[in-house]
Amino acid sequence: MMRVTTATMRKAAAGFCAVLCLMLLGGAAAADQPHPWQLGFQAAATPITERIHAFHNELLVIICLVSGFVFALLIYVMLRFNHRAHPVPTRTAHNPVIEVLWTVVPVVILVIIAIPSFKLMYYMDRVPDEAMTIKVTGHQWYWQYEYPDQGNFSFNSNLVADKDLKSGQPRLLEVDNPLVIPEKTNIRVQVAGTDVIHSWFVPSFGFQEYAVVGRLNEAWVNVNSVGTYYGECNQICGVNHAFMPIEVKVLSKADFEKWLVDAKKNFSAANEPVDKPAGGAGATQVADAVQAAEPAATGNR
Ligand SMILES: [Cu+2]
Repeated sequence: MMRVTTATMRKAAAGFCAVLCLMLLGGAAAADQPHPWQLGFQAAATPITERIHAFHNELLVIICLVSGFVFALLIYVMLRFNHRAHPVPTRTAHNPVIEVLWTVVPVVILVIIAIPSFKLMYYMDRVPDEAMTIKVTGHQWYWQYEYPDQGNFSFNSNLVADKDLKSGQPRLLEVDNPLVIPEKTNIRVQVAGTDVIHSWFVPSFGFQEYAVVGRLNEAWVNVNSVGTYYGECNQICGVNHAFMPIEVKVLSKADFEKWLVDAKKNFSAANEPVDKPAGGAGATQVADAVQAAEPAATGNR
């Protein structure tokens, strides 16, 4: 009986260690969009995300050490001071050494956590010598992207409805006009809103800023490599909150310049209304998307 118990405990311990390792390595194993049963973060695509993941891993070590210590203390108390092992309780009420320790040690741990935390926060906040600026505006329920210093054009970015998806395009993440930016470039991203509060969130960029009416929030990105990155509005903003995804195409600098020439022609201010969805696609398309997505969403629940 004892042997079976030990074996089971060993298996459980091995399973726990495996899960812990997966959590620690999760950041490195994922891709630029979420996957079913994914554990850990999406892969880091900017220096900010790399630092966020490193900070997360440091915290995980501290959390495990603290939890392990508390767990060991509990086991010790249960074994050493149960009524059979210790039938006559002491009447100890105070112990200055222990009281100072259990106050000072947590404070020291919090300070150890606070230093890298503040460093990271200021690193994320300060835009380093930006080469260009992008303005993101949240609307109910689509995003508008402006390029104020690259020809001052803008366009709207609407969800591609399920029925219009081409093979390989991810459902509820694909948009008609993705944001296009060059790789390895410091880009100031300003975020504002026109109706309710939205939030522009791209996990692999480590970027999340609220889109608030009358307020200009900003942060920055510098994407390490070309590719397509997805995110979503992550502030509950109304009935179509789930249908205003973010798609960012990161191109090489040369390809971005080529795209810019076409984009200036296609999205000139004259033919692109600022506060209405592009080409009349938006409203109907979102309504279609809601209709198309509803049965599937209900099915998932
Ligand atoms: Cu929103």
